[in-house]
Amino acid sequence: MEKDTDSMARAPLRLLLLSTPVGPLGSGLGGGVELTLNVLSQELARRGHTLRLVAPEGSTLGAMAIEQVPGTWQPTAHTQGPQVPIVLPPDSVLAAMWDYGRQVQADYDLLVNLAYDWLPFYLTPFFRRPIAHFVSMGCLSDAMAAAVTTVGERFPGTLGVYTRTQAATFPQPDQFRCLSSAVDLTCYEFCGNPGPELVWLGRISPEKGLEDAVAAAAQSQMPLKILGKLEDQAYWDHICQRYPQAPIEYLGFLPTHQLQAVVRRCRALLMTPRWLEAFGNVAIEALACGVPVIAYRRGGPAEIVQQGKTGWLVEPDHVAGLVDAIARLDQLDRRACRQQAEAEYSLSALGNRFEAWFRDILARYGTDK
Ligand code: HBI
Repeated sequence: MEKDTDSMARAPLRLLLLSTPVGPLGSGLGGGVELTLNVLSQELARRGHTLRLVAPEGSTLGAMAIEQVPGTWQPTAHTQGPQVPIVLPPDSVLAAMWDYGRQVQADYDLLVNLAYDWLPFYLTPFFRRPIAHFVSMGCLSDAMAAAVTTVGERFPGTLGVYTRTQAATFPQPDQFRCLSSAVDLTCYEFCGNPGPELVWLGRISPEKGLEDAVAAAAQSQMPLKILGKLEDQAYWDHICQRYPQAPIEYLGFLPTHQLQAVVRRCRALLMTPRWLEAFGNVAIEALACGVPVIAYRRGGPAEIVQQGKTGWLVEPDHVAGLVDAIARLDQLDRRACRQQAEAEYSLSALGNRFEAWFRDILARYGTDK
């Protein structure tokens, strides 16, 4: 349990959380940030803090009170070259969200930014209330590198990320506080006696490297279940043509309850990212079910898997490494996987990390900056 702090420090906080502008919450367009907002707002509300969410109109997030802001969605921060200039569409929902934040800031102790966009970072010094910036991806452009680093210099302690690897992609990695992630463990049921199958979870898109998992399943003759949104049909067709004999079965995109019912009965999760996953929520979903993780030693999963205990980390982009790890699954302890999820990735562990971060920011910048 969290160490006890003095009664003053435990006063409930009044928090304004400003979401990603790339689409309404609940649309899936916000990717990992939607998951983080969902678990974080649940846990902070459960702890008695006052929360208000600001998000593009059409947003839903459980029973949360949401200020629905109209306007044109922000184009997604693409991985096109680092020189990509800042764009703000006319009638920008991002600009409108932050104008709302400016108007109501006096009613809150702290603003929390979850947009991976230039504007909130640029506006930070113009606000009277402190802003906690949760950065949800690695560094994608020079403009974001500059905007984020400037905030890190002028307001030390106000930058948060999921993982160290993610922070390392920015010019000043030490400016960031690592907050990791979490899942609602009550939604995941432990299974101690799995079937023979392996499982792969994720968007079916080239950066997720599904073809390596299929190749490993074919070489080790282990059946592989595949779940997730089929985003790139040509990519999927190419894999099926290249590995016609592979023992694979595609089960579609399933909601959490049905997803965990499949995952929990599998022997291991394969994670084969080609790109630097900022975190890799599917890894903690598997651990929550007692399912060990075999992952390329790259990005967030490399900070989650406990080598030889809750999974195996292998040389990135080497199918042979996956096959070798599959052969050593019996050395792993499924109970230890669930225990790691309970120790590090529960809602209360996440709540402790974020609440400590917020209180440190308020101790340093107060509510009247
Ligand atoms: N792009 N411009 C922009 N802003 C965001 O907040 C954003 C994004 N692309 C993806 C994204 N957020 C989230 O899906 C990831 O941060 C998880």
